[in-house]
Amino acid sequence: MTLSAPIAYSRPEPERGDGSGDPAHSTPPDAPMLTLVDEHGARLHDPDLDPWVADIGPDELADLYRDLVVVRRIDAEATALQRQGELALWPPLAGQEAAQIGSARALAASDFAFSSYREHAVAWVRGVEPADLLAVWRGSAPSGWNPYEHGMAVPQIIIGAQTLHATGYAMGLAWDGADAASIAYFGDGATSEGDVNEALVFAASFDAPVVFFCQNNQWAISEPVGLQSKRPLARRADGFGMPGVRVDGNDVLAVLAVTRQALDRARRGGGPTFIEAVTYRMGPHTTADDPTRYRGDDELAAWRRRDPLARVRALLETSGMDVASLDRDVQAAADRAAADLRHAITTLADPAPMTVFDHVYAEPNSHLERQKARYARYLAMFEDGAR
Ligand SMILES: Cc1ncc(C[n+]2csc(CCOP(=O)(O)OP(=O)(O)O)c2C)c(N)n1
Repeated sequence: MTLSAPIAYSRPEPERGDGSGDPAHSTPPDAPMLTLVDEHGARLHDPDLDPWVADIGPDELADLYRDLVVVRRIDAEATALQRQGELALWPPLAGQEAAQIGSARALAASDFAFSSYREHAVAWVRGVEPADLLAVWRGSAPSGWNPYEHGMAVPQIIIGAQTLHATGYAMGLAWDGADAASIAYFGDGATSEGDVNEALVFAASFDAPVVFFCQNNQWAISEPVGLQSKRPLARRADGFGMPGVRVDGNDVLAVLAVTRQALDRARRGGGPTFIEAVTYRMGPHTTADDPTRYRGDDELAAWRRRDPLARVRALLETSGMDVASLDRDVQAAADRAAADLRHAITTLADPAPMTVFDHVYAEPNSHLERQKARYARYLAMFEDGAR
């Protein structure tokens, strides 16, 4: 066989969802985005969604606002700790607070969350200590917390794998006849993974009580969503045989409503739902990333105008709440959480090196024992201060 001209591969230009910040790109007209609070803080009404948040008055909204502000502060503190050499790495969540707080607040204690590495606000709502979250990123702990204490698995780094875990767990719930559901958090990039597609097929086939919560933050590291999805992600759900919901992920109220609705459907045997929460990652992918290399300032500025915190604050103002006093309270709570976190992390004892072998397998095995012995001999070389 002879080869003639080399094949020219070219990267297609993204058509939409290219993260440009232009709503026309990320929200095509054929895919309405459910919204209850617009970017100016105006309360929009939706007869289908309103009943799901009928219990949310000004006090409850203020409570949601408190969570949004506190988790943003914790995230900023974690970024600062990484920059100061106290953490090896940190994946910031800034911009995605409403998607995470709104969806996690919809969960019952008996539900179970399976997340990726960016769901710090979900962990916060599930009662995980922020220091337990950060200890892993410092290298001080092999894992974060006891999943059964919080109804939340520890973060998954393998993109999309947690969707399979959530589906399997949900199938188990159904077989047990439990009145509970699971939720899988993943990003827009994860939707291109085989694992996610397999999870969607299984969940639909078995009517598993699972909610697929995709945070479309417009970027998979440096890859814009439009490059791997020519159509809105929520529309994929139809092909799998489940409802697909596209919600404004920067609107905490709308996210709460759609997630409550989807969880209720799941718990009542109605099967899975795919939610696409349209949001934006304001910071870098991780502290090892430099987003200025692949996206422009205008894009970030456009999304800053849709800040999830600002719109709740604006709505609270129009509801007659004394927002200045609320802000003082909330800022004090946020500063306290950040100071506690800094103290806990910077005083964390280093783990004994040999504990790295603990919890790898439930039972000892010869291969691990050999590695352990070798490592013990290596460490012994340093005992008398030798190098
Ligand atoms: C199976 C697998 N492939 C590749 C990676 C490397 N990787 C880490 S994060 C990431 C992008 C994920 O993007 P997305 O799913 O949109 O989530 P986001 O980080 O934006 O929250 C990739 C490819 C990985 N961790 N796992």
